Amino acid sequence: MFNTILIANRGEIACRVIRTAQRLGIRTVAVYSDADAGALHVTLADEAHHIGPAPARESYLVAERILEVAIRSGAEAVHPGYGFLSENAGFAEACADKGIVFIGPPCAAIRAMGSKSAAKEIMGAAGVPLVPGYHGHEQGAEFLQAEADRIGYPLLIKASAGGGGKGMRVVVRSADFTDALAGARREAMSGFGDDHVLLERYLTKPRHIEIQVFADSHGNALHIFERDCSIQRRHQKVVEEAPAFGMTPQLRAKMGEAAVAAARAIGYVGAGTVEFLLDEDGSFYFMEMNTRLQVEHPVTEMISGLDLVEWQLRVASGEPMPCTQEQLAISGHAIEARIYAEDPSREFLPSIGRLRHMRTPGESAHVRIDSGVRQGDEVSINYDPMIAKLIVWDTDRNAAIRRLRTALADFEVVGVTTNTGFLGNVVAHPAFSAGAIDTGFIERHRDGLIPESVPASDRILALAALDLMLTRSAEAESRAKASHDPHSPWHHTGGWRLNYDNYHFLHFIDEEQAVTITAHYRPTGFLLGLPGGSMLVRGDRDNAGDLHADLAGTRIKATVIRSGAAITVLDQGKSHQLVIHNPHAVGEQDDAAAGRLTAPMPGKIVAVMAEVGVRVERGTPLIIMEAMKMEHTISAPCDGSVAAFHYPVGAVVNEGTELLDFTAEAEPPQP
Ligand code: MV4
Repeated sequence: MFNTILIANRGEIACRVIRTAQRLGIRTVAVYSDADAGALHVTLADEAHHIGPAPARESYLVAERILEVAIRSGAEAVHPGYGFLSENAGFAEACADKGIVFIGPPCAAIRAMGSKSAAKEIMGAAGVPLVPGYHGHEQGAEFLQAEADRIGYPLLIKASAGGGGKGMRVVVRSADFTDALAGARREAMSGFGDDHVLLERYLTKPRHIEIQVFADSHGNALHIFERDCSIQRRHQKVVEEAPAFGMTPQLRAKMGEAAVAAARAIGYVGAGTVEFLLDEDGSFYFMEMNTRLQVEHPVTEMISGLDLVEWQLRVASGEPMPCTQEQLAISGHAIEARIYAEDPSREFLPSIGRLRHMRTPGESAHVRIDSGVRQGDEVSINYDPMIAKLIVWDTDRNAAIRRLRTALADFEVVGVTTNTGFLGNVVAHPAFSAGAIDTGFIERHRDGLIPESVPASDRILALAALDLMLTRSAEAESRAKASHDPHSPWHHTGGWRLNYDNYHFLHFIDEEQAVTITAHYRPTGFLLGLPGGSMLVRGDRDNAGDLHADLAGTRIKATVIRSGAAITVLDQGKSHQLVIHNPHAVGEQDDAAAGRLTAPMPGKIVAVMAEVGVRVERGTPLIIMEAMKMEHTISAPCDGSVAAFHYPVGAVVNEGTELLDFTAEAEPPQP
C-alpha cells in the first residue's frame, strides 16, 4: 500500500479521496489553483501545492506541473478523481514514465475506450450486445444510405468522436437521410475535427443503466451491480439510484456478465463503468465505457457497503480485490441528488457568489453528503457549479425517496441559487415513485419540475417581520446598555407614540412588488398587519441563530438570514428572498450603492463601463447590473482606477457578491 498519494483534482471528489486515504493512514498531497487557495480539499490534505491560475487549463489540466509536485512531495501514486486528467491516456503514460502509479486503468484501456466506434468494435467482438447499426470505416454516402435502410427507422446518426449527446441526429424516414448525414458530418467536423459517423437504430424511450465493474492485476474481474442514471438534463446526470427500479436478478446477472466481459476485453484494471441503454422490451445495448470512478459511485457504495476508493488504492498498489463476486450483495436502496449552484427558473444558469449560509442535514447511516465547499466559500465561474452530492439510503426505494425529500428540504443555502427545489420536485413526482423513468423524464415532466417564483406567503412575511423586530429590539437594547443614560425613553423600542398604538412600518420588496407590514407591539409579541389579515406572533432565536416562532399559536422553527438589504427566509424546504426597503432613504441607499463595489441585489451583469488600470473620477459608472427588471449602476466611489473585474458580462451574481477591486487615488497631501 502507498505511504503518500497526490490527488490531482479539487472539490468534492478531492475531499472524498482524501477522507478514505487518511482513514487508511496514507499521507495526502493536494494541488490547488489561485481560486482554491482556501478550499476545503486544501485544508483537509496533509500538504498542498499551488499549481497555477484559476482556469483549469492553466492549473488542474497541466500534467507537467502535477507530476512535478508528485515528485517533489514524494507521492508514489496519483489519484485523478473524475473529469480533468482522469481519462487522459497521455497523463497516465507520463505518470508511468516517472515511476509514479496512476490510480486507474492501463493507458491502453483508456485509449481503447476513447473512440466510440473503436469501443463498439472491441465490445462487439467480445460478444457485448450492441444497438443494431453500422460502425465501420466505410463512410461513403450511398453505402451509408443503404445501411440506414437496412437498419430501419427511426435511426440515429452519431459522431464517432462525439460524446455526451453532442453530434447526434435522429432520422425518421429514408428520404431525410442524405441531408441529415451531411449535417451530422458538418457538425462532427466543426465540433470534433473528425466527421466519421456511426449509425444505430434509435431507441425512443431508453433507460441509462450502468454497471460498476472492478478488476485487479491478478486476473480477477467482477461487477458491483447497476445504477439507473436516466434522470438527466442535457446529458448531465441529475439523480442517480441503485439498484434500478424493476431490475430482475436475471437481467442484472446478464448485464453484469456483459459488463465484466467488456472489462476483460480491454485488459481492464481498477474501477470502471460500462454504460448500457435498456430498451422497453428488456433488451440492453452497450453505449460506452468510462475508465474512471464516476461522480455517482456513492449509491453503489451505500447498497454494497464497500469503499470504492479503498478498492482503487489497494488494487493500484498491487493487492487483489478484497472480495469475490459471490461475496457481494445488495442491501436496501440508495439515491443521489446532485446539488448545483444554478437557477432552474433562469434556464439553469449557473449562480455564482459567496455561500453566506450553508447548513446541511445531519449525516448518518441514512444520509451522506459529499461536498467540496462550506459556508463562506465562493462558488466561482471557473469550475463546475456542483455544491454537493446528497446521498440517502434506506431499506427500500419508497423509504429512500422519503429520506431524500426530507434531506433536500433541510439543505439550506443562502448566497447562491440552487436546484434543491427542482430536485425535490423530481423525486416527489408520481412518475418517479412509479418508476416510469427513462432518459426523457425531465423533458416530459418539465413544467411541473421547475419551481415557480410566487409572492411571499403571510407565513414567510410574518417570519421576516418577526426576525426584523427581534433584531431591532436587540440592537436597541445593546445601544441602551452602551449609552450613558440606559433608561432614556429614546432607547425604548416599544414604538411608543403619544396617544397612539405602538407600531412600526416594515417595508419589503418581494418579486418586484412593495409590501408593507405593520408591527404593533403587544405584551407577548407583535400583532402583524399582513396582506391576508392580522396575526399575533412572538419568538426568539436560539444559539444557532434559528428562529423559534409562534405564529398565531402554531409553533415552528425557521432560518432567517440577513445579508445587507436582503433577508432570506428558509421554511418548509423553500427559500424566499425579500429586500428590506426604506422608502424614505432612497438617496442614502443610492449613495450607499454608489459607494459599494458589491452587487446591491441578485442580478445579471449587463455592461462593464471602464477599463482595468484606466483612471476614473468619483461617480464614473463602472458596471451596469440588471435586477428585478431595473438597471443598477455601480459607480467609482472616488477618483482612482479598477484593478480587476471579477465577473464577465452575462454573469448572474447574488446580492453582496464582490464585483471588482478598485484602487483609490492617493489623497493629495493636506496643506
Ligand atoms: C442513444 C439513444 C437512443 N438510441 N442511442 C446520449 C448521449 C450518449 N450517452 C448516448 N445517448 C443516447 N444514445 C440510440 N441508439 C438515446 C441517447 C440519449 C441518452 C442516453 C443516456 C442518457 C441520457 C440520454 C439523453 C438523451 C439521449
